[in-house]
Amino acid sequence: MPELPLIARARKHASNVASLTPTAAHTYQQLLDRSAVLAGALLGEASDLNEARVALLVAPGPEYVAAQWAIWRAGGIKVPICLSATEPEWEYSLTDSGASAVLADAPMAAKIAPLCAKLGVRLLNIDSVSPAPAKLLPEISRARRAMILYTSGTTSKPKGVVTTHANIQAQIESLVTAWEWSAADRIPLFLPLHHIHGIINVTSCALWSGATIEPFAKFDAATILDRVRAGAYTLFMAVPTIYVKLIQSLEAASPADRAAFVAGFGKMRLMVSGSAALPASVHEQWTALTGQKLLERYGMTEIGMALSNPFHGERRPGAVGVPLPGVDVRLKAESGKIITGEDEPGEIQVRGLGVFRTYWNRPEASAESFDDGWFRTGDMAVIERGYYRIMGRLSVDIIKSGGYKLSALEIEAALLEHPDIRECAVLGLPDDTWGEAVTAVVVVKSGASLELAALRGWCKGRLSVYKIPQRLRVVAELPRNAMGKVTKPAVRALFAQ
Ligand code: MCA
Ligand code: AMP
Repeated sequence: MPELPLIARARKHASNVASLTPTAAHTYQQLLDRSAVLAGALLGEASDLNEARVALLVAPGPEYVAAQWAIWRAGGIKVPICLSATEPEWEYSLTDSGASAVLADAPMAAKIAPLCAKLGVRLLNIDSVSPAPAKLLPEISRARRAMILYTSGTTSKPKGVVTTHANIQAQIESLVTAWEWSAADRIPLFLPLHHIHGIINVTSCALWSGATIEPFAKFDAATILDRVRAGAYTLFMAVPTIYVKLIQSLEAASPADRAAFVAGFGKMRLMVSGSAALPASVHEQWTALTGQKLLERYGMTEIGMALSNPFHGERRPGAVGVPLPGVDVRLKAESGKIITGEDEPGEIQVRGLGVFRTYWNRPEASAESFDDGWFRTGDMAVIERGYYRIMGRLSVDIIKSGGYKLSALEIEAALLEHPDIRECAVLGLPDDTWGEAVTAVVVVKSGASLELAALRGWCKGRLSVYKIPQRLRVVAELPRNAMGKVTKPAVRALFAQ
């Protein structure tokens, strides 16, 4: 059996620069060599990890790529976890996935060591792995499971989305074809590497194509704009919140600086927005400022990317275009009818080689999420003049903030542990910068009071920063229906007054 295609492709681009940082350029060959060493260290005496789950906790950079390849080349399933998550969140991902090892860089290894000790999980600090003679690595079939990504939804705890090597390859090939990736591309990477926007759309598509990635620890407008001004990039991919932040920076810049930034953006062959709705006003403002027409696309952890405005052709503000190569999309009305015409709303359902098959250890949730072989996204859309337009989500319990998908139920469960909170409802309210702002409506226990700053302080260490409520409203009672159930639309209506 030949090597995994993504490794074989990396060999073809051996002398290209895969990763460029201010201090070092790493070629594909160097990353392949390093991944072989790390794979050997992971394997130890074993000849194949046989789908053991290996959590990955490495900052964006060449070592992340080498470690990711190492897990795959050793036959493991990669479970990337959030660098800034809290310890309870890490513990959940490790125990739910049944991880047998954590692969971490030195700073993260120091942070997660106590948890690994508590759970009896092996911790491998990649910074302490020195070059060693290459071991014989196992042959890996594309049908093997490759990755588990945790995604929030309508359950309190995140579910693990399992994809095979074949699923990942299909997701990559679709985008490489549609957006015409090539070895000449250079792209900044500032998105987190525990979600597919950063993992597939940026990193994996670049590595498949022999292109160059410039990794950053996180998004910082000033740092990125400096590189844009230097004409460093041909491609740019970001969530709407980042475009909003860039617009603020461009507007605040001196005329000379702004002209230099705009010239840098003008040199790029493509700029993409996704992960959350890009307001038409932001799309238009970006074009007015830079002359670039953003390409908006739509995707989901379970399916990869599904819909995209065209690379060649009209990029319409407020719309997400048409199905990507290799992806089948249909709209299903509430009545059960498959919609074939325009202007009729329905749920987006997706089929294709890129679509995951199952949630980790959740047969019921997995079965419920498919309808006759089609994945039910829970997003509503309509076709208008040939393009899909997203109308919203079926569930009020899903929040999208800064591009992160959050479960209102998970946040509610955390808030209910607060000693002064008797009841609560969490929802996302429209926000110009974040898309939606996490908002908590709470009923406090008798005699107690609660301020936003105090609540936010209490949440630190329990919830990741982007899950912590940005707004708080204390009410005497939550609105309920005749059955005594809290109704989120009525809670939302409190804010319309
Ligand atoms: C952070 N802050 C927030 C939020 N996040 N405030 C309100 N809402 C939020 N969501 C606050 C912090 O509390 C902090 O406040 C201050 O902002 C700075 O925090 P920091 O973390 O440094 O924020 P940032 O660096 O400005 O982060 C913004 C960001 C980041 C760059 C947009 O959220 C990000 O990288 N988002 C991308 C997520 C992503 O990749 N999603 C794709 C999922 P204070 O200063 O008071 O402490 S994949 C997906 O969705 C599908 C598949 C798809 O289609 O792509
Ligand atoms: P995630 O589970 O983090 O992969 O988030 C997927 C969800 O992000 C989708 O189900 C949509 O609700 C939302 N999403 C992604 N892209 C877009 C977009 N261009 N417009 C509106 N919503 C989007």
